[in-house]
Amino acid sequence: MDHKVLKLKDQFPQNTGNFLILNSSNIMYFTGFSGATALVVSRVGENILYVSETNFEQAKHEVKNVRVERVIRGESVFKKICQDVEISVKNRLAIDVISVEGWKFLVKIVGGEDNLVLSGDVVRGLRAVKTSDEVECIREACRIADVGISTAYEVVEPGVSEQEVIAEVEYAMRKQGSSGVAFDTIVVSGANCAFPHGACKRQIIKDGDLVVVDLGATVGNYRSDITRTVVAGKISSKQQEIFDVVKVAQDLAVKAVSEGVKAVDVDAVARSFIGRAGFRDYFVHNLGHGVGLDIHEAPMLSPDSKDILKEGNVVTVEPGVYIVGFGGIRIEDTICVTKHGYEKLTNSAYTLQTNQK
Ligand SMILES: [Mn+2]
Repeated sequence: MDHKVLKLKDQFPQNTGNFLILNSSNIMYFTGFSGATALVVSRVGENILYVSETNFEQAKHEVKNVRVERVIRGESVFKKICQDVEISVKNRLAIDVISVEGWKFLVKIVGGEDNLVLSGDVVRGLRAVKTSDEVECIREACRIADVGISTAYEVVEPGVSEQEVIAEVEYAMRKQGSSGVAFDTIVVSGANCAFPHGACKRQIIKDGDLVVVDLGATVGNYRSDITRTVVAGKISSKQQEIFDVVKVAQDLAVKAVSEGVKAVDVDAVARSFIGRAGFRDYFVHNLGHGVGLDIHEAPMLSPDSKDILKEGNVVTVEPGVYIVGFGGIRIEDTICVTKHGYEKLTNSAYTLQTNQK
């Protein structure tokens, strides 16, 4: 945890003495440990990890270079922290993210809002730029996701249920070493795939159905994210036409990615191409998002993003066109931002055609 904690210490806001980390992915980021309640990173003193009785011994065993404190059932972690570290206006407590109830309680026990500062953006920014070790985990998760997609190309055919496709792709990814899905695998077919986050209805895939397959693997707690859309059986000319639009939009947007580029501009590349093709109102979500310990994290590739891409960002590029009554087509890859461009981490084929024909 040393390297990442040092980076955080470099970015402490003014007049802060300690940084309280409450978000579980953020705690995982700094410690590699998932079962803690809170982490306090100190500007000058000792770092303290607060852990419930259940996970206390495991934390002591697994997490190095940090003092591990036991939080007993019924005990307030906030009260404990306030006893352990000095909090004042000159020595404010920075916080990554906190519930409204937690905030109100903390304000009371530290004696006022002036002693606290919300600093979630600092951790958000650190996590957005991946180290080479983090990229290696995501690269492996992407390799496994490609196996998931190739499995989908094998098993999607008329008569098979969405649920069966999910079972096969998840089984294939597990066998490749995925420690779990990056998110609930999406396999939606027919008219239902007009809804970008359509839930699997255990529906039987029919001849001529569009099938959207959106999946990811997890390796070392890092995730991948890929979408391909196929047709079970015969492909219609409208399906092919829209697929080609989405494919070009995705390709243009991926090629626009590089260090220093505004995320909003990458979104605009795909959005304006889809608009010119006549589908402006049918691309109903952001172009993409960062991927890491969480499936959605910084930076955001959206029409209102303030993010500027940096070397080491790992992002998805996933334009789609969704038409109620027709269905949806989305193409998504996970890519890494480099100094002079990008590296694609997912490498599945782009085709509407399954291997069944
Ligand atoms: Mn995604």
